[in-house]
Amino acid sequence: MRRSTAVLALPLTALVVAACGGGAATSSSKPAAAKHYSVTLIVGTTSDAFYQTMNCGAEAEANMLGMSYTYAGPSTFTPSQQIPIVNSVTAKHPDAVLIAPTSTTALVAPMKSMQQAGIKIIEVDTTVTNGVKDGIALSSISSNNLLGGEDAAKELAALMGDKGTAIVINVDPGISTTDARAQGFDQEMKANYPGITVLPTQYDGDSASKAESILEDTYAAHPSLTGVFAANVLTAEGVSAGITHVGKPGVIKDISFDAEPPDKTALNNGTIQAVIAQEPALEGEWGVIEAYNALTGKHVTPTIRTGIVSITKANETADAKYFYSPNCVGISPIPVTSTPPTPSS
Ligand code: T6T
Repeated sequence: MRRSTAVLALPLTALVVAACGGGAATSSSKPAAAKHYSVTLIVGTTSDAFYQTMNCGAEAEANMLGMSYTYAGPSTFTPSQQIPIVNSVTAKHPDAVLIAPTSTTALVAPMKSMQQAGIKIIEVDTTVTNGVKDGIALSSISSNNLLGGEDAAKELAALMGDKGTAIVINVDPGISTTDARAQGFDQEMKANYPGITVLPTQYDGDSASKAESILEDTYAAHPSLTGVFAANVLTAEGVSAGITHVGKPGVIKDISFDAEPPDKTALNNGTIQAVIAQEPALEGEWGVIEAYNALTGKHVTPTIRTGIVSITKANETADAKYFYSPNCVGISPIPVTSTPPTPSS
């Protein structure tokens, strides 16, 4: 099932800004060089295929727009590791920053300092609380994570025959995206599936090995467990390994968020029944476009919602293009004149 908001690339050729030259003539009759903007992407972690794919999209778009591009991020999805990187980037003062904050609260102060230093901020994937509303960020670009959680609940309930015991295994509380996924899942389960008992959410700190242990311990304590929602890339890796370890592929139904390349194998061997793919490359591309719009005095779209696609073994081939591409294969920039997918579209 595809919940897509197509990017309408207008027929105009993409606006390509010369890296140098062009622009109005100056008194010396030497044409002024077009301003050469710089943009940095700070991801939540450099260790997973989602952000690696986002980097591919952002870099491709920046190159097309003639912007200097740099990429940064912590090796683990933690504010304690990300905040020093944010402060270091602020000191380098790029013209714009795309950032996926690892906490809705802990990154507020460092991002406020960055904004007050005059750096244009675009939130990609995650947000801080009221980031755009409070003027810290100019735009927020992400999937509709609440909808993604609802979709996961519907698909898992169908696989479970609307009965049994399920659990959400998540990253940490206080992450805007994964919190929204769990909220959507819980709301949908409570509203429409009274025959399914949802155990309290457990958290793995974005560790696949911890997610595997949680799955195994939960199954040992609840042999009636027949459904799991794994809320992100590394959680999904661990849950899949745990289901294999307890010998219950296809018995414990597994819906996982994100679609990294190894998930193709997991779908085929039945340790995962469906993955909900986001469009990280597109998020990176739109982040650069909105940064460019802010730097060149054009309209900035405050909220952009890229699509989500549910992939099963049955449609895996048809939807192969939605698996993430951390090596950037198949990723190319979108025209800067494309129409952004907004929540109403
Ligand atoms: O699921 C993605 C991302 O959307 C989320 O904000 C954090 O986890 C991931 O990066 C996957 O690891």
